[in-house]
Amino acid sequence: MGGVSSKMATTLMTCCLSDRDKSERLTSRDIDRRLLKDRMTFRRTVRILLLGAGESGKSTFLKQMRIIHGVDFANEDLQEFKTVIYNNIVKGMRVLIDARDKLGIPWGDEANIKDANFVFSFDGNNKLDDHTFLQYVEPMKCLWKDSGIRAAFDRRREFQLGDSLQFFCENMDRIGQQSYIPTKEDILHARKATKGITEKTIYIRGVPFMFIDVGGQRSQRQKWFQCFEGITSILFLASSSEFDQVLMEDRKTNRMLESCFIFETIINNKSFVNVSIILFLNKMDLLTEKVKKVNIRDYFEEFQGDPHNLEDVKIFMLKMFDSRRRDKSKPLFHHFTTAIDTDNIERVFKDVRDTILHDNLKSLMLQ
Ligand SMILES: Nc1nc2c(ncn2[C@@H]2O[C@H](COP(=O)(O)OP(=O)(O)O)[C@@H](O)[C@H]2O)c(=O)[nH]1
Ligand SMILES: [Mg+2]
Repeated sequence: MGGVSSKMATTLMTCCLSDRDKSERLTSRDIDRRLLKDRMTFRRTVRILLLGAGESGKSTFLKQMRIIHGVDFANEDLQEFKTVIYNNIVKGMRVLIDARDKLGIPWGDEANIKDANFVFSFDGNNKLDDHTFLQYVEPMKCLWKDSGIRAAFDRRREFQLGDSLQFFCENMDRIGQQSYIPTKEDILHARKATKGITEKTIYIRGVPFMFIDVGGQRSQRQKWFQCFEGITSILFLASSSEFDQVLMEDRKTNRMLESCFIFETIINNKSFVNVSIILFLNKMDLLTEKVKKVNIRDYFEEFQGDPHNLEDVKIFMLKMFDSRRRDKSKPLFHHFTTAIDTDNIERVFKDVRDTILHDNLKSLMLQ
């Protein structure tokens, strides 16, 4: 009996071992299959690099990609955006209070000085939670109505103020509610400077699109080189409304010239001969308003045409960027965009996507 049972045990063991072998073989086949799938996904992935100076709209474009392709913001994202928006408003108002003073603009109503002192005393290092922010709401509403603050706001090109303060102040009744939750439009206006590199993959009709967002300010640009490998396309954003503004980094270089200079280094870089580069002349909404009042010839004396005609100004800007290209054998793809406008970006992106997929398919077939 014992002999039989030991034989059985041996058979069982062999059986077990070979089962394990089989399962190990299966696992390794699974791994191979997985690797192949990953390699295919990697090859299929469309990598889009967003480049441009600080505040040109790169991160806003990426937010639009999430909104348009249904990648919702999680609850903690909403909480973070809320804090960013609170900060944008209080810090923006502080800048205006300071500017009114330095520019020597008289108060519309001196009764607002008390509110101004209160808002100005906000310590930027403190966290703005709901409770703290609500204390500033009424004072800021009064300040935004003051003609002295508004006169300083009208001279904002002379100092550094974010583009979204007006939108937030005009929506202060809603944002100042206890139960406030940021809307998509609020999120698109929220400004937080990007540090380092952020990647986000979004599946669009089954194709993985990886968007790579980088910081645009001078100190951040040495990091751009890390992202140059394996790029399918570069979207270069330039803020068209900044022709009368100077850089935050040195407070003297014209922002438009800086943007052109960066474009020149990217477009003529040998690493990108096979990369489609698409220029977005962004912030068309702000440019449309600006050309009504500001004469571009005061900043670019070579401008010819009607300075208050939007089309003339758009053509001039496009030529300014186009003239920086050394290789003119290919046309320059470009779009005039408003990154905070979802419909506009949806339309523009469809076009961009088709161009990129067409080019990508061609290069995949050549591999
Ligand atoms: N009005 C307006 N504001 C814009 C537009 N694009 C971006 N912004 C705002 O400009 C600021 C800077 O945008 P952001 O995407 O952070 O720039 P980035 O530094 O290039 O990532 C944010 O407050 C945006 O809401 C636009 O087309 N129109
Ligand atoms: Mg950014």
